[in-house]
This record gives sequence, C-alpha cells and structure tokens, in this order.
Amino acid sequence: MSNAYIDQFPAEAKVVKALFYSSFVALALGGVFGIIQTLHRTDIYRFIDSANYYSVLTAHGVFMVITFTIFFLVGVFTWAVTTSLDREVEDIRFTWAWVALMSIGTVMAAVPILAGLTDSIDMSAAVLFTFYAPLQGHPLFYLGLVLFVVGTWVAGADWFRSWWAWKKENPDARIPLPTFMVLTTMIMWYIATMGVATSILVFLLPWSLGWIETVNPLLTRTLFWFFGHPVVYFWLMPAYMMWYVMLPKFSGGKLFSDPLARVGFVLFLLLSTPVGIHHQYLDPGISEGFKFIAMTNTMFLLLPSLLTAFTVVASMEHGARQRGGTGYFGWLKALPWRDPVFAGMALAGLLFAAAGFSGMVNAGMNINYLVHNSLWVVGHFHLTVGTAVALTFMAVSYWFIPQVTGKELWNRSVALVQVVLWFIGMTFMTNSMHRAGLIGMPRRTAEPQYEGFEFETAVGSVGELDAQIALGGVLLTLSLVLFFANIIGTAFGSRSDTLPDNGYAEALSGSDDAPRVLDNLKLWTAIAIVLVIFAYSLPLLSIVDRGGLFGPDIPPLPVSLESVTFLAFAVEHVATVALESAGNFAQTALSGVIN
Ligand code: HAS
Ligand code: CU
Repeated sequence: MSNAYIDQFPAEAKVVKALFYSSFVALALGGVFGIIQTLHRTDIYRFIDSANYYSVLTAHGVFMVITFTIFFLVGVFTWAVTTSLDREVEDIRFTWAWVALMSIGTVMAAVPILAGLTDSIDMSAAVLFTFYAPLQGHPLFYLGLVLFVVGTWVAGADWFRSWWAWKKENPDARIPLPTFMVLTTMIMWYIATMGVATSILVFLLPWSLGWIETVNPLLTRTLFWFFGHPVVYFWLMPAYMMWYVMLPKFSGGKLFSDPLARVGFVLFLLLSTPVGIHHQYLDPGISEGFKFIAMTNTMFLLLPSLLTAFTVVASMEHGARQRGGTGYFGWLKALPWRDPVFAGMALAGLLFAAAGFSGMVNAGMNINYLVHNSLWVVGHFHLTVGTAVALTFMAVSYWFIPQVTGKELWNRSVALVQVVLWFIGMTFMTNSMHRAGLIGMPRRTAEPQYEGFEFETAVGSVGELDAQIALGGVLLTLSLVLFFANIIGTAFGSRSDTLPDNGYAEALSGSDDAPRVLDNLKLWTAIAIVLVIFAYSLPLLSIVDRGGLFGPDIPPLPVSLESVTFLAFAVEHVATVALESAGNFAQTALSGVIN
C-alpha cells in the first residue's frame, strides 16, 4: 500500500484532480489559439480573418494566463495546505463551492470570447487579457471574471480557515513553509484584486451594460495594472513554491534555507503591488515622478527573485553533492537530468534567469521606451509565465497526477522529450521575439509588417526572425500534444500501489532558524497596504482630477491640484521617515536570519 496524496486525502485529491484537469483543458484551448496566431502573424499559414485576430489573441491570453495558471495553482495550494498542516479541509462542500464558482465564471467569460469568432452570434469580448478601456466586451465577460475572482477569494478563505483551525491546536508552532507561502501569496492577491474589482464593478461592467456613457480610460488602465503586475507574481509564487519545496527533493537533497524562502515571500507580499505603473511608463497623464517611484520599487522587487535564484541553486547543488557530484561545476552532471519532473523544472529555472534580464530592461524607465509595445515584451512574458510558470507546472504534473489519481505516469521518456521540446521551442521563439522587438516590430497586431514597409535588421532578416518564431511555435505545439498524450494515458491507466510517498523537501536550515517576526502576517499585511497607498493614492487622485471619474464629460471629484501637491509634500515626508525605520527594521530582521 502506498502513501500517496490520494491515500492520505482521498476527498481532497478529487478536488485537486478536478482543478488540474480543468487547467489542462484551458491549456489545450490556449495552445490551439497560440499556434493559429503564430502562423498568422508570421504570415506562414493564414486561415482566420485578420479582423478576428483580437478574439484569437484574447482567447489565447485569457485561457493561458488566467484559466490554466490559476486553476492549476489553486490545486497546488490545496495540496500544499492539506499536506503541510497534515489536515483535511474544514468542509469539503465549501471547497467544491469555490471550485464551482471559478468554473461557472470561466465558462461565462469564455462564451463571449469564443462567440466573437463567429458572425452568427452577436456577442464578443475581443478585449485582450488586459481588458481595459477603450476596448469594451460583452457584460457576460466581465460578470464571468467577477465570479472567477470571487471564487479565488473564497478559496483563500478556505486555506485561512484550515490554518486558523490548525493554529488553535498548535499555538506555538511555526507555520509550515508551504502553508506560509500559500497565505502570503493570498494576502498579496486580496490586495491586488481590489484594483481589478473596482475597475470591473464600478466602471467596465456598468459601461458595457449601458448604465454609464463613458469611462476614464487612463483610470481603468491604472486600476488594471494595479492588479496586472501582482497577478504575474500570483502565477510565479506557486512556481517558486515548487522550486523551493519540491525541486530540492527531486535533486536528491534538502532546501538550503527555510528562513530565506520566508523572507522572499514576505518581500513579494510587500512589493508586488506598488509597482504596477511600470507598465505605464509611456502613458501620458501620469507624471514622471510617480513613474520613477514605480521604477524604484520594481528594482527592489528583483531582490526576492535574486534570493530565490541563490537559494534554489544552492539546494540543487546540495542535492547533487548528496548524489556524489563534485567540483565547481562538475556537480551539475550529478543531477537527475533523466527525470522529467526535475529536468522540466530546472530548464524552466534556467530560462527564467534570461527572463529576469529582459524584465530588468523593461523596468528601466528610459530603456522601456525602446521596447514598449514591441514583440520584445511578448518574448519577455513567454519566458516568464510561458516557461518559468507553465513548464514548471507541466513538469510537476508528472509527479502530481500520479499522486491525485493513484496511477503510474504513462510514459516517462515521452515526458522527458516533452519538457526538452518546450525548452527548445521557447528558446527559438522568445530569442527571436526579443530581437524583433529591438528592431521595432510591434505586438498585438495581425499585420506587423504593415503595407510596403520593411524593418531593418542588424543581423539576419525579418523573414528569418519570423521563421524562428514559427518554428518555436510548432515545437511548443508538439510539446503540448505529448503532454496531453501523457496525461490522458495516465488517466486511463490502472491503479498502482507503488507510487512515491506524498511529501516535500526538508530544509537544511529549518523554520527554527527564522526570526518569529517573519510569521507575523498582520504586520506584513499592514506594511503592504501602506506601501500601496503611498504608491497609488496620488497618481489615482491626479488621474481623476484631470480626466474625471467617469471620463471628461462628468465633473471630476472635488480634488484640486493644490491639495494633491500638499499631499505629495506630506507623503514624501512621511515616506522618508517610514523608509528609514523600515530599513532599520529589515536590517534587524536580516541579521536575525543570518545569525
Ligand atoms: Fe514582467 C511586462 C518587468 C517578471 C509577466 N511581464 C510583462 C508582461 C507579462 C509579464 C505578462 O517593468 C506583459 C503584460 C502586457 O500584456 O502588457 N517582469 C518585470 C520584472 C520582473 C518581471 C522586473 N513578468 C515577470 C514574471 C512574469 C511576468 C515573473 C510572469 C510570471 N514586465 C516588466 C515590465 C513590463 C513587463 C516593466 C512592462 C513592459 C512594457 O513596456 O509593456 C522581475 O520579477 C524578474 C525577476 C527575475 C530574476 C531572475 C532570477 C532567476 C531565477 C532562476 C534561478 C535558476 C534556477 C535553475 C532555479 C531576477 C530565480 C538553475 C538551473 C541549473 C541547471 C543550475
Ligand atoms: Cu509588471
């Protein structure tokens, strides 16, 4: 008899399995739209009308980065909380309720997106995954999004319930690391989704229903990006969780440092939201000073990822040395490269290092002017969410699916080929996308060449870039086919009793070495909210002051620029004092960690 997740938590395993399968359906749909648009844009094979390109792009974006990622990660979080607290969910009906909310919301949002592809149904939501004004979608799309987001809020409540119940029974114990990661991520998510909830409920939904005539597009953009940056960490933090708590185990060792992992997640909670304006460096109507603050915060936000790179690679090295690896770099050979779970996650990490560099370029206000709205950005996010997150999720599925179904993985060699194909495909596609962006090739258009216009390239040619992008896209599609073959093969296999035990990596330096203050979630939440208020109150006030709450024809809020200037002065003063004390505080906390 094995001790897999399904044996320990049969009821929860069903939920997690349902969430994973739903996420895979979205991945399949997203993949189909992905290859359609790759071949269309590069003018290699076209069968859709260019006028439908935005519907295809919306479907690709929404199914991939909202449905696939989030359904998968809520499954991982359910596994993480139950496993690390060693406790069933408080009420399984409550758990199924949020699964239902998320699923109904998804279907509601998907209907108008897909309907946009046919003329026979008068409905569309070709608003892209960034859905801000002036693009407008059918009300069903916004309503679906609302239900979906509410579903994730209820999911978070479910995990907090478990933790509170556990804490009653274990008043002095440290929060187990996976649960700590779930809770910090969810607090970040609650804060971040306030932006998108306001944008949809107050502006976009009433506007699409015809209840209000106009909106202030810059306001909906800013509220979107208030959420649109932290959402990328909502995808990334579960992948990081897998790198921290699973990858060391697959490498044959232990997590290098639990306290460092906690510091990383606390930093994400604090800094993920007050940076969203780095997506708006080119927006007129937001003053340079606010953009500069967003840039500074973004540069600080590199820190938790750099800490992660260090900790995760150190853990891998520890694993490799346990397996007999030696030398400065020779240990790399001792890693289990033939294991698809390990190889997929490590390759995802490798490409994420490149993604971090393109992110730093994006984040620099002046260099951003060169790459904004170009294919460079598309290259960037296919390395981040499309590889660091998606490849990690696919690779770790080869461990999870047996755990939640009780069945042996159908074919390990196919799995290995699949993850390597993803790595190669993404390397071709994103490298050429970055290059194309540098010569000014725009994103979000079916006709990047325009009429009678040729881009000049430093090396190679536009045709060569397009060919590489298309080749990458085809390899990725093949990789997806292999992935689904394996999942379906596994689902139809028979029950096995020789599965590995459920569990996650132990730490070399454990939670006892972490200062207690790291577990003080109330403190971090309070600081996170204060930082968001600092970063956003003045920009939002001045956007409303200039453009009107509901657009130009409606009188603005009674905020005058003098009061904004006065507030700016006051905030600057308070911020300086707060930053100084935060610095001292961080120093104390860090010296605690280091000792
Ligand atoms: Fe980004 C645009 C800046 C990270 C996603 N980003 C986007 C968009 C998306 C996206 C989807 O400042 C486009 C949105 C749209 O449609 O317009 N991004 C950053 C920065 C980071 C960053 C500074 N982005 C992400 C992540 C994403 C994501 C993560 C998804 C999951 N991004 C920007 C900016 C823009 C932007 C601007 C706007 C551009 C514009 O003009 O429109 C940082 O968080 C990156 C930090 C990462 C590192 C790398 C650390 C390395 C690690 C690897 C360890 C290695 C291992 C393997 C484990 C510093 C952790 C070792 C293996 C062995 C074999 C040893
Ligand atoms: Cu961002």
